[in-house]
Amino acid sequence: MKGSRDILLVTHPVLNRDVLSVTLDLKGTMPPHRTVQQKDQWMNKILRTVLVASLFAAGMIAAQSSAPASAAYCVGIYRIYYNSPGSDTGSNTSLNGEWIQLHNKCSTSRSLTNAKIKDYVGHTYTFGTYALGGGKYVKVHTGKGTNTTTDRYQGRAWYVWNNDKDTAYLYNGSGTLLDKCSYNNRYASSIYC
Ligand SMILES: [Ca+2]
Repeated sequence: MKGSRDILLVTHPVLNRDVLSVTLDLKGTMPPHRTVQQKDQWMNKILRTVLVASLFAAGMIAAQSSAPASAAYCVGIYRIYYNSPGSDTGSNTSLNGEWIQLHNKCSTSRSLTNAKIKDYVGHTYTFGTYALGGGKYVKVHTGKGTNTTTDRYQGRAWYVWNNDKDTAYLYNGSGTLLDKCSYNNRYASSIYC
């Protein structure tokens, strides 16, 4: 076991002379051990510390942060315009004044084919074949219309986003929750998520 670790240390691409010298320094500070097991445990601890430190240095282990899980995904919910301008007459124009906007925060395109947008009670919109370009936005309107790169249409005959409070969920085509956005403000018309 010890031998294989030594080979790993010498041949691992992210380890460099600094790390090896740290290892040697740490070996030099090894306290006296009463048993072989204690010595082995101590060395294991040192080797783990050095390996983890070197992987961090090489960027191979991302630092944990308190950011929400959604930050891990490129495409997220950017804004919901949940109270269409003017009276809610149910006209197609009014329905399309209600929308949810997604943003691809990454620089390269992301597939949204079969991706789903759901509200709190489960009303579901499913994308067809679609990809959102790097840095781009797309609005998904509630009413009927002809899909373009920047505007998609749920084709509904009535509103889907409540005027007071609701939660939007975005799932990718594999069913992974990419983002969610809740609001609870009947005095506003939209929310930036
Ligand atoms: Ca309205």
